Amino acid sequence: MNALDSAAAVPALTPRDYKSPVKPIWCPGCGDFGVLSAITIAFATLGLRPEEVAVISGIGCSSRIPAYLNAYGFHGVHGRALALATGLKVARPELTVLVASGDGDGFSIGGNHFLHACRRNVDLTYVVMDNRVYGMTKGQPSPTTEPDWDSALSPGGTGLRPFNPLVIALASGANFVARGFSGDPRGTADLIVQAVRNPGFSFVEVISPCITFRPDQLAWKRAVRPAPVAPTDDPARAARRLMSDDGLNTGVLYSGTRRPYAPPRPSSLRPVKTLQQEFAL
Ligand SMILES: Cc1ncc(C[n+]2csc(CCOP(=O)(O)OP(=O)(O)O)c2C)c(N)n1
Ligand code: SF4
Repeated sequence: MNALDSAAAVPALTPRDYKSPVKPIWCPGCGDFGVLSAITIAFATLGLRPEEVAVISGIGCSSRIPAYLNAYGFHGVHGRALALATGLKVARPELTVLVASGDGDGFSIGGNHFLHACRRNVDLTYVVMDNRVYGMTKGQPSPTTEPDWDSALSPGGTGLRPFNPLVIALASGANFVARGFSGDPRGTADLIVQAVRNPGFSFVEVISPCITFRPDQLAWKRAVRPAPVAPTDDPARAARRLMSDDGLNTGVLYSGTRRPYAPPRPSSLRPVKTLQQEFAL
């Protein structure tokens, strides 16, 4: 039985209830539509009310997602979504905080925050829509772009070894690591449900084609397949598996038991005015 079936008894809201009235401006056929659906299915499955959820993003096509959801949201600055989300979760631990990013946003300018969010293990769910390109800024190679991807902006390919986000998440201390595919919204929703339920920092890479700058990624639909291995709680074993992975195996790879970082809340909060006076120059 998967997480979607086991939660079927909490049907208070439907996925449609988590969609905002804002119409996505993504290119028709963009993989991110599937991720939006997956997130709404996951929230409905978890039985969370919109006011119990905050979705935080950076900048990029993928980072537009908070605007399309009926929940608290913050469209932040490029690469800083995890820093913002960490502060929010520590200050308001009762909220379920989901962070949404792209591979450029999350692994290039936001790479440092990614390492330390894994290490800190605050209870966040980090969904990265990985299309192996900078979509919003017209198709530059990103940290996950294949070295031989030949394009107008990278003639002959970059020749650079791509970043392996799942291995890096494991090595840095993430407590849950999974990969989904945007063409399978229900399967991806199931991963997000498990990620939210797993305490600590959960990382879900969702491979999500950019049909405008990477039409070659349409081939992913026939190439993705469920990982032939069961999840493990041994990070070294999971990392070894990933080192020979072609990036198209989906499912939960690692589910750990590290205790999340959750500092005690102060017994009283001082008014902002008092703080302003203390910090006044
Ligand atoms: C500090 C800063 N640097 C650069 C940019 C320009 N910029 C906006 S979106 C983006 C790339 C986004 O790519 P990715 O995160 O892969 O998301 P996608 O658009 O592919 O979903 C860049 C470089 C910016 N907005 N702010
Ligand atoms: S440019 Fe690519 S990532 Fe951006 S909306 Fe279009 S298809 Fe999606």
